[in-house]
Amino acid sequence: MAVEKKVLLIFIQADSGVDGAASLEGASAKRSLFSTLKDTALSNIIRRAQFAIPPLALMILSSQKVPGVSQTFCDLRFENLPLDQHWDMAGISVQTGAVRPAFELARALRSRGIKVVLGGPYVSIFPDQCRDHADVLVIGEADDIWRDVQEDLLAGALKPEYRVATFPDLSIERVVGKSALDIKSYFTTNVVQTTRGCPFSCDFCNVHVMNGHRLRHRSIPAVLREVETFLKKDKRIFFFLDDTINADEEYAEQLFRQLEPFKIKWVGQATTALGEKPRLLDTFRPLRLRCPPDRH
Ligand code: B12
Ligand code: SF4
Repeated sequence: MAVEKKVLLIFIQADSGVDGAASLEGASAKRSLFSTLKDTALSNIIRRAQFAIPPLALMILSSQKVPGVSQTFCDLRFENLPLDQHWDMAGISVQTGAVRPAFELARALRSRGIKVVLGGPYVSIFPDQCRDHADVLVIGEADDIWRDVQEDLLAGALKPEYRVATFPDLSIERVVGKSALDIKSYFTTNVVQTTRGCPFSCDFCNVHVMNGHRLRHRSIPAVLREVETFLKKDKRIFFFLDDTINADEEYAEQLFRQLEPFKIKWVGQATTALGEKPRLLDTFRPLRLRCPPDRH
């Protein structure tokens, strides 16, 4: 019987930014009781003060299951790398703010014979800068292509590059699970994306480059099913990770009216145009819209 391949999916904290520092040391590294206690206390503070939510990208990847491959999550904001175990491949999600530690980590893992796959916003926009730092690059939204990478790992035929030819069609239902998550580690694990892409072109922002100018929608019944399923495991607040929850007002109005029976609390990002849309604001109000300070 073929041996199961083990994949570690890693979310790495940015060098600067809201996530704070975490150790890249392996679980096996010798540390004093004081430093262990200090790190645990620090992690707890980071977790609570910064509302750590799980990376949706890695939830999506770990939900793409291929028989013969197991996927494990490691969130370096408050976990150490489990280097006391065997891993065949590690997938790291790279945002621009986390490039330096991501490349350092990739080097350390590759020196142990672990195949490293880099993906995420930075890799999709600047693949040339990443090539030397990985065995495999995944360029673009990996919702479907991640399955190919796992199958190639099983077959011993990994390619140096997987490029997503067209943006994934979000109207196809892809179930996102939380089985790889340590639910209690997070402020909430209810992270949901209803649309991708942005019709605007703010010059400081890469969303319209990364996800395209055309807004792609998930089907409303699929989002409702996800909310219902997520609530079974975690009753806390929902984070809608869309870049502009009001980008398509008609869709948003229909969706949030149908979400009313769930009586959830939620957070989302909207453009200031929302202020001029009293009907949409009214739709949001019963669900207790909270507006976090952000770039919009
Ligand atoms: C929620 C969110 C956060 C949350 C959670 C972080 C997270 N990544 O989950 C918090 C608040 C912590 C956060 C913090 C920051 N964020 Co933020 N965040 C977002 C937001 C709104 C949604 C992220 C998300 O879940 N997207 C949905 C998923 C499905 O898309 P995705 O992450 O791109 O993943 C897909 C592909 O990229 C790829 N992929 C991703 N990772 C991997 C890994 C592998 C191995 C593979 C194969 C593929 C792959 O496949 C995925 C599925 O299609 C995005 C905007 C956006 N549109 O993405 C900004 C965004 C990612 N954040 C951004 C920034 C700048 C930051 C901060 C640096 C802000 C700061 N100054 O502190 C920090 C950095 C945090 C860090 N650790 O690096 C930028 C990144 C820009 C860049 N060039 O990298 C974005 C794009 C917004 C923007 N345009 O400014 N963020
Ligand atoms: S509206 Fe928001 S997501 Fe869209 S381009 Fe501007 S800053 Fe980026």
